[in-house]
Amino acid sequence: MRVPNSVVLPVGTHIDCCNGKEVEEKKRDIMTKIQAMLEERKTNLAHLVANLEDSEESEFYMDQWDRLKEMENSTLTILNLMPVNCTDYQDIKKLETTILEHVKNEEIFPNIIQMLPPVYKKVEAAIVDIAQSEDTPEHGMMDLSILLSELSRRDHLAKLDRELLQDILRYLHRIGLILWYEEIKQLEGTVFLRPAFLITMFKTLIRYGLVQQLENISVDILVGEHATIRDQASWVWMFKSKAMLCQAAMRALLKHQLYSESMKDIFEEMVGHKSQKGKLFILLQHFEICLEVRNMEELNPGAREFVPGKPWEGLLDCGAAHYLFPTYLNRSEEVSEMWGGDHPEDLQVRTYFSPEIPEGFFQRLMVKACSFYSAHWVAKVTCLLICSGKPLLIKENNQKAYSYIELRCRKPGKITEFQLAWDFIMAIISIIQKLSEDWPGLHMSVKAPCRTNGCPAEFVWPDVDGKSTVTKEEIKTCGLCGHLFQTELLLPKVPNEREMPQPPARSSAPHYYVTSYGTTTFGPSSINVNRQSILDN
Ligand SMILES: Nc1nc2c(ncn2[C@@H]2O[C@H](COP(=O)(O)OP(=O)(O)OP(=O)(O)O)[C@@H](O)[C@H]2O)c(=O)[nH]1
Ligand SMILES: [Zn+2]
Ligand SMILES: [Zn+2]
Repeated sequence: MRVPNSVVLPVGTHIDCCNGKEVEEKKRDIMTKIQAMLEERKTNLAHLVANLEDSEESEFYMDQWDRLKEMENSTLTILNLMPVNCTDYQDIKKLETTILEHVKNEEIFPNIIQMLPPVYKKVEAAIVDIAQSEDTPEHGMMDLSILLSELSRRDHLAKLDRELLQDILRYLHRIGLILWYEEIKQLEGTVFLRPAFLITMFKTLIRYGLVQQLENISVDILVGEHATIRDQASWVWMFKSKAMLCQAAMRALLKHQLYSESMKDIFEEMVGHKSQKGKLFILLQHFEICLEVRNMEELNPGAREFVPGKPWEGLLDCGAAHYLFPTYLNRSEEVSEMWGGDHPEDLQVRTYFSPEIPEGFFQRLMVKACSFYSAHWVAKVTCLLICSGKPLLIKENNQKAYSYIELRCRKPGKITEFQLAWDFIMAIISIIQKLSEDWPGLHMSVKAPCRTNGCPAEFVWPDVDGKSTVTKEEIKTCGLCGHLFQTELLLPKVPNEREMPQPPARSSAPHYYVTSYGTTTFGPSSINVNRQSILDN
């Protein structure tokens, strides 16, 4: 829906494995599901627009509003599903004919009748010629300037200039003949004349049995990469449990794959090294096939204050980047095992989203969060972080009209630990809040569920957008079940030492810990959490 006026032709394979009735049933089922999905997208988009229009400062959001409106207006045509048996050559031919018929249909593709200047056809033919030529290397990557000089040597193309070539390349990229990612800075000078090559490259990482591939990396490659068998074992472990590979593992794995597929010569160019990313890495990230988890080398905001004489967890063992492969996040046992199950006593906060948690939101949250806290375990909808030995669980629940991300910490045993727990929670909430700004119109609110088992009430946090009115109440009373709770169990507040153990004395002068939400800022390499302590009374 983000691509204006796109046309989708669903294709169902393996019909030879079903009988005719089943094919009809499946086809109907798929088309109904697609229709329902489209309806859902439409209503969600309408919600986002409404959220923006209802917001107090809606005039600030004109750009975002325009973008949403554009998405609302862009049509998406879903053609009737085409069932095929790929093992039957006739069916493949039939598919080809169907696609051609659709493409030529002016009702579906109104722009098709635009005439292309003849030079487009000439360049296209010349590029096909170059791509098929024996002198062009297997991978088909070519510098834009070399391509230009190649082309301008040909008859009728002597006057071709860079600007025109770029226009033509844009067109050829759109029809899929070549690939040219001009929007990616590091790749704007490279034309991929053989698109299939990139698919082959991606397939070295997105494939069955990647664990085996990791295990099969030869000792020669390990030596060449300054790695040990023990490193290899930890790569395998990390990949199995967290779907992550560190830079060194990626290099060794790709070396293993590319060498065995006789693409040795392009290894450095595609993979690169620490200081300069290779083309493949750039593409993997561009398409979000993997997400970079950066562990701070110099700064570790999760580290505890240094106290002379006490042991201090210093910097992380591995300073280099890690790459998370969301498609491989299929195990959740490790996270549950590390966490040890929810307790009714846990500190629990939820950030609710309306109309829904956007696609890819949770993955990006995980990547950001894991970049700040070096000890982490991740699964598809959960993520466990550890800071100063204390775990925090992040859990996604994306259910219609019940979409939230839940944060859980164990109830601090000592008064002094409340500050750490709330700091930790606030840091994650700040990341969530920052991320949500990328989705115009997304509505978010923070609430703490009532701690009484079965009570549906929730304590709404004060406006998270700064100008925070922090509660001065020491005791919160649930409006539904009537139970009383110490405020620090529901909101970021740090109790006074004298108050504990419960019940807290109302008369003592409590020492509040106020988190100034608005000034918690996150950058790629710095974290700056401002705190203030005020003395009440
Ligand atoms: N019987 C039958 N087998 C099919 C059909 N289409 C694909 N296959 C087989 O299914 C398997 C997977 O096919 P692929 O084309 O590799 O599927 P893919 O989704 O591209 O998977 P990747 O190659 O991993 O990306 C192969 O063994 C194919 O031969 C079909 O219509 N009928
Ligand atoms: Zn260990
Ligand atoms: Zn209650």
